Amino acid sequence: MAAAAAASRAGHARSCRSPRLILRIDRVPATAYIATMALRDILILPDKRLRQVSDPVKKIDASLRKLIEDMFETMYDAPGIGLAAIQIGAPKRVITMDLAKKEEPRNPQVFINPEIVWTSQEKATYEEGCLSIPEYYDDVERPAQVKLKYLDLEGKPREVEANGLFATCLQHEIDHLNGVLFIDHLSKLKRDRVLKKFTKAAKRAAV
Ligand code: K1U
Ligand code: ZN
Repeated sequence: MAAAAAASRAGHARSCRSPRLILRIDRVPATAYIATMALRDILILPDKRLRQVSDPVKKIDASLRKLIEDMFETMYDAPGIGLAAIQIGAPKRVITMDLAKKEEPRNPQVFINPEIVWTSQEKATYEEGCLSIPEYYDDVERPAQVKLKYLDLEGKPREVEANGLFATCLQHEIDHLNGVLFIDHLSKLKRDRVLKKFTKAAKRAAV
């Protein structure tokens, strides 16, 4: 099934709601964030930073929480269903995600230092998109189910089993943490075509 189109059909596309709703993800008063939250620029192909391998998070502190707030704000604004920190230029192993449909309440999820510990033999194909490769969508085959270890916002180790769009989105975002883009899963012909188009656009924008 085509994920981006299907996600959109299933109502994942959200209208802009107050960003305040997404801010209460830990015990720091919401007002502390409202003063400082920021919409950040999303890196676009062929920005070389997208090829960087991100560093593990060592400490969950105020600056990491601020980064995560900025990621949510940027992800909801785009709009997207996932975001890796490197997409806003921060090479840290952090992912934000919200797969709630538009009629559902928001469901912000954060994965710190995520590690896939098991993948199914069964494969699933979804039509993926990427906020760093705007308006390009293509089918990608990946394991249909994955098991993931990660840290939550309190630094507590957690495990989750994912399938469907959740599994696809987790794998897409973890690829970002390793400098891998979904176009790397396509044929060389398709990948080169996309790269050429975005390289040309970047050159045009630079003059
Ligand atoms: O990592 C990213 O660039 C975010 C990307 C996540 C993703 C989408 C589809 C399959 C795998 C991973 C996006 O969010 S692209 C935008 C998108 O898919 C979407 C946006 C609004 C509503 C529904 C879907
Ligand atoms: Zn992406």
